[in-house]
Amino acid sequence: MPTASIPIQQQEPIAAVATPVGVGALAVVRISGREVFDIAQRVFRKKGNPAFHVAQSKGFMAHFGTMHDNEGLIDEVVALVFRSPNSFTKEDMVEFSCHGGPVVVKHILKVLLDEGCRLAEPGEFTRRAFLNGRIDLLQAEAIGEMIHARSESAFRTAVTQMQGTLSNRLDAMREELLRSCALLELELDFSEEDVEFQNRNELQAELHLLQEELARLIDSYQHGRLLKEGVATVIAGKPNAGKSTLLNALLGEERSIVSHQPGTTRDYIEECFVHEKTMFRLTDTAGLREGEEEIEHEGIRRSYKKISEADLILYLLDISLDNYCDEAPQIHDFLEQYPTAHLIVIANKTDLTTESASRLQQLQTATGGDVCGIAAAKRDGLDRLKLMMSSIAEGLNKQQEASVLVTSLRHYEALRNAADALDNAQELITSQSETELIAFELRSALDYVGEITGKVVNEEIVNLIFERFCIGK
Ligand SMILES: Nc1nc2c(ncn2[C@@H]2O[C@H](COP(=O)(O)OP(=O)(O)OP(=O)(O)O)[C@@H](O)[C@H]2O)c(=O)[nH]1
Ligand SMILES: [Mg+2]
Repeated sequence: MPTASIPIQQQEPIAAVATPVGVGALAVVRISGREVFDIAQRVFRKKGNPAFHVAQSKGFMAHFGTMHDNEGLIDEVVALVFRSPNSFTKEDMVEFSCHGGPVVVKHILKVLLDEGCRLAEPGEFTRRAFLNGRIDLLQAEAIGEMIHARSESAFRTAVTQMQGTLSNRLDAMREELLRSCALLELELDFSEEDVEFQNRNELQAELHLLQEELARLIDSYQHGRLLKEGVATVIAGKPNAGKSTLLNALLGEERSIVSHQPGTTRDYIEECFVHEKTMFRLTDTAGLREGEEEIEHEGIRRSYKKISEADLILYLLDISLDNYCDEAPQIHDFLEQYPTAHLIVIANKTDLTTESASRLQQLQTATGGDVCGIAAAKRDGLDRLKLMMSSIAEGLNKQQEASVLVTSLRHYEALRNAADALDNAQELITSQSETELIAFELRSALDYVGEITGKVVNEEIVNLIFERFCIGK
């Protein structure tokens, strides 16, 4: 990969608007690639300095001036010059800050395209940063995650990842594997002479340390996933319990249809809800009963699927009904069937009964756990519920206190594959198998780890990652 001392191979010039669509105080249009200074020169005039040439500007310099097309002035802008390799893409770059109206931005982009730039593809600036060795694949993904982060904690994790903490760990791991691999492969070159460059006991001890490190990273995914995707929280219960009302109350918007007719919600509805620093992925589901017809039946099947995948089940029941305790067996059933999920029993519609206090007591005895009384329609009792949800989320997070977190399924799977390869290698060493076979497993482990940071480039993965970006990033 090129380093700062080797000149960057600059690619064709690209242009894109880097700020969101719409009206804003400012917008930024940026260009990157070969000849962008000449392109900028043809459309930009520095105020008070007609002799100014963009190509002669120092890097990191901002110049105030005007931008023009054939018909005249477009806007007053600030042109920020970055000289290769000291830019985001490592290529020559210019960023024009202009006024934030959509028409101005369109004009500026058009004149840059007319002068020889091509419209950038989604993520193309970041892709160039990766190809030019400015960031690795993991950091590129972290940039994407930072942009899409919906909670403070997810954002913080992405920032840490962008700074390369996980990359450094993986690189160190790769280096150790590479050394062992090289020694084993050397043995293969001397196979006639039956020499052992890599002491097998030492190798096993080294691999063991790597296996431990891999296991730690793999374990951290549980926590990383919670941070990134939110705590999977499913609102479940009988029809008409008020599940959709609760979803709406938590979100503070009328997202799900509420009606007095049982069986209103058919397909599940998913929305993110951020409370304090934690993100919950809330799912409203179809009420659980013997399905009356085909569509409802399918809805209920989906409810159960969602429940089985939940980190947290909010089991809702209507405490104003006379048979409010009848659902205790169902709750016990859930606890038994989904032992890894947390469950909060919520007694809704406390406003409809004068006996809510004694009924809550009864229910607590019948279910054997804490019951949270609310009146979702009146938004009553929600603070306590949110507190209970937060404390469960905190508990989930504490289970996995790790300084470096794996947050992506892609990384998780690659790490699992690497761990499997090392397990195989250990077994082969123990059974005194041929060096070739051991080396093969170490090589695969190396490749899997390398895939994460992009040291081993898999075009398909690279495309998948950058497709998720927006244009201009
Ligand atoms: N009085 C009172 N009514 C409520 C409360 N919560 C919900 N309701 C009413 O109960 C009825 C059912 O509410 P929904 O939120 O649609 O119930 P659901 O559990 O989503 O029902 P399904 O989608 O059919 O499974 C509606 O008429 C709501 O207005 C509450 O706290 N108090
Ligand atoms: Mg509903």
